[in-house]
Amino acid sequence: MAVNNAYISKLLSDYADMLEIDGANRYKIRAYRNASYSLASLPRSIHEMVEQEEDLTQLPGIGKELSQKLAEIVDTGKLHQFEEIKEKFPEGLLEILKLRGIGFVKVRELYEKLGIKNLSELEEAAREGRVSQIRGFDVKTERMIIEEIEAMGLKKDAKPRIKLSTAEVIVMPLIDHLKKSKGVKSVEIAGSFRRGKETVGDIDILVVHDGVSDVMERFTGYEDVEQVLEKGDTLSSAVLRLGLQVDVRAIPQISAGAALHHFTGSKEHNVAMRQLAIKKGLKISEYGIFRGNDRVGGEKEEEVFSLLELQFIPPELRENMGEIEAAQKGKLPKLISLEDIRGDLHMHSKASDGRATIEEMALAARERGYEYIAITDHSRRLRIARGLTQKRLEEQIEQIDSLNESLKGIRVLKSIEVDILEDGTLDLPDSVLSRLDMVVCAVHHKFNLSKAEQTDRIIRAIDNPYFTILAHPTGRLIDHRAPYELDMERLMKAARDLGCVMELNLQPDRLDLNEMHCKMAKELGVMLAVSTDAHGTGELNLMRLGIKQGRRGWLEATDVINTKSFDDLMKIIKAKREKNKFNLM
Ligand code: DGT
Ligand code: CA
Ligand code: CA
Repeated sequence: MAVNNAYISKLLSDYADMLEIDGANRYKIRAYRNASYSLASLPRSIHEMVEQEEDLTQLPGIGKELSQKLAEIVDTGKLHQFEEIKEKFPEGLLEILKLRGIGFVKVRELYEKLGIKNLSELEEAAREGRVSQIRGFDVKTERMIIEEIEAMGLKKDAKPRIKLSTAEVIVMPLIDHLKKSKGVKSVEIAGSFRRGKETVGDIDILVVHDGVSDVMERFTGYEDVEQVLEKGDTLSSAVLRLGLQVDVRAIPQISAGAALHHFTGSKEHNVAMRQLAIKKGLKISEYGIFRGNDRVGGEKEEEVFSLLELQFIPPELRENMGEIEAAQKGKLPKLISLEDIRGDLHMHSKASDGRATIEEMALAARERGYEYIAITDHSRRLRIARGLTQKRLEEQIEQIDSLNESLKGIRVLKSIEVDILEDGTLDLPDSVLSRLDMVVCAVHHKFNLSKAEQTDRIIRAIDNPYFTILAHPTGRLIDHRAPYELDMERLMKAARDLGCVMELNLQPDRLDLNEMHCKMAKELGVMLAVSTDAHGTGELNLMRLGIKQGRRGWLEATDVINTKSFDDLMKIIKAKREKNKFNLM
């Protein structure tokens, strides 16, 4: 069976977790993580590249050693080092890692001291009070473990949810495959995928064909299908890699628009739309729009909205979160789109943990039509990422100054992703921060402070006049790490009052802020920056899919600073510095 990119990416990231439990060399761990990240968003199939004996080392984050490992995975479906390490540490430890507050060290302690190999053994030990007996664990942690496992148990029967970007990598080749079926007129993805939700439960595909087609055979016979759940002329279901379920429905042309609307959902949106239809003497369903027994529409999706006297509601807003009311009044937001973006304000270069030089990043950004970028390497505290010391940052400042003299058509802003220390000060002195065009600030440690402490810490940092953007404000990693405790409303009000910008970070694992927080920021009048946090030129492309998260948060171009011209952007940054100037030592 073909091994796809998502599978390889997951395997590498699981292996990196295992290495981390084993306390392996941190650079080695990072190499696997980077490779895992870059494969997750790679447009080409690794499987195909290996089969065609292409040079994998040209891919971002893939060196010679890793390219051999990738070939092994493609050939055997496995990585022998991963198999070996599983003899030392059971695979069940990986599920324990998903618990909040349980990191690699603790997982190892639990295994070594109590022999705990998986979640259910951990639950048993916690209930028996054995966990709090070992050093580094207390009764509070023990109780938290039980609560979390209980919460997971409630979700256990649900299908696994898969990240939007991973689902895209799995599903787009299938769409191409289905489009080649006989008699097919259109193939579209509906459901949560079309709404751009950060994770999807399953994929809903709608096919219109002209009566006779082999589309269902092509679907169930597709190389990535692991299990066929159902096969029929109008509906087939199958499970693909990583447990991603796909439903394919054949739809008659005459109801294509109504079906697209219905299966795009959300369910809550559909229910509200149906109620509104009834008030207007209409009935809408996946089959069409009817007045009594008369069909009045259904071939085009726009008809669903126009017949209900609504503005067209973009799929990202269809959550029954006020979009129908807004559409009735003609007051839907004009959602931000990729074309609005004029620059990217968070990215790394080779100076810290990026894979490209500053010039390569700048040229790739210019290629995308951007007017500016900010180079935001890590600061010194983050040693694992080769964080910049004051001296190295000063060298980079000069390097960027001279680069800007020779570069045409793009501006490189001097910046840094500086750590917010535990006491709310920043990891580099004001004397050097003041020489930068802007400063991105982030929490990378001390995640476990109380809500009040964490909020105070960040607000204290924002008070620094040079603080421009708060990066990935909640610190969550989808599937991996819960957000740290934070009073978001208090933080956002402070950010607004102090002129601080909040980031929507588009790394597929982060998508931080989430959609609710984006909406909240907009409502409170906080400015946002939508940034890829790219670690290589290819990742600048995360903007394409990631922008949907902003759209789901009702963001318009006017809410987002990297839609502004260079001059207007600089005004916003300077205004923040002026506003907080009295705080200068
Ligand atoms: P997911 O797959 O969990 O990420 O979320 P969705 O939104 O893709 O949900 P899914 O796949 O169960 O169903 C696709 C769409 O079909 C859903 O968004 C709306 C529609 N739908 C499903 N069940 C119902 C229902 O009971 N009532 C109504 N009105 N619509 C439904
Ligand atoms: Ca779905
Ligand atoms: Ca479905």
